[in-house]
Amino acid sequence: MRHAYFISDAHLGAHSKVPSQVREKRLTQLLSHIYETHKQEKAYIILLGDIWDFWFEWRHCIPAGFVRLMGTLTHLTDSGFQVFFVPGNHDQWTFGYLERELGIKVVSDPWTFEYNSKKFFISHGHKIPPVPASEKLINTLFESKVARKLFKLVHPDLGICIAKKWSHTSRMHHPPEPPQEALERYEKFVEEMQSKTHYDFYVFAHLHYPIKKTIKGAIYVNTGDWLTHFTYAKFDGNTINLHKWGD
Ligand SMILES: [Mn+2]
Repeated sequence: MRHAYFISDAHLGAHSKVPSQVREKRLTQLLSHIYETHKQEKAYIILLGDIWDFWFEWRHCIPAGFVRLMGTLTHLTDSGFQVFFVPGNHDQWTFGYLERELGIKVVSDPWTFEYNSKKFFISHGHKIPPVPASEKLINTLFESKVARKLFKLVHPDLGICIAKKWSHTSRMHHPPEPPQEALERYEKFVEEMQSKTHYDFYVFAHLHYPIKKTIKGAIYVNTGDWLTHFTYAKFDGNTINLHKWGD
């Protein structure tokens, strides 16, 4: 039985109190720790979205930087670890590069599976219903095939510049504490799901706020972030717990 680690919202490339490269180094420390701890039996690593503040794959070009993270992830997959990526609202534009070059398996959101007789419901979170109208519009635009094709025609320097402006603006609108509306929406979603069916674990991200709660017989975990909290969730075969890196 392999352990599973859930990590999200590093927003690498974004300006923050802790500089991006420092956050990236901390994240690679955690990944190296996972490698050392599990090099015999291996482990699953689930990247739960918004690892990059902006990620977009042009045909012959990807955003510059992040070499430590990408090297470490490749080392893990080359060594037999399985790394999964649930795209976030900031880094959903992967069109094969992460799979081809890094050996990462990209999965769709929500992602459900059964492992060790436990049922998992995994989602980055930005699509947890009912999505507010303004966010729904932007989600539709970001997922549009036409918009993606058009964006591929934009020179990467200009494209990344536009994306950074959007990302910065969207962050300005988000207070350090997640909005009550979203906190409640996620919990209500778990409650409603549990009254229809049963999952043992719900693992979400996106709120940048670590949460662990028992709701109607399920454990709901939010992975927090790698901007200020430096938290991750770990499934040890039996249950899921939140951990803070560096403690
Ligand atoms: Mn997000």
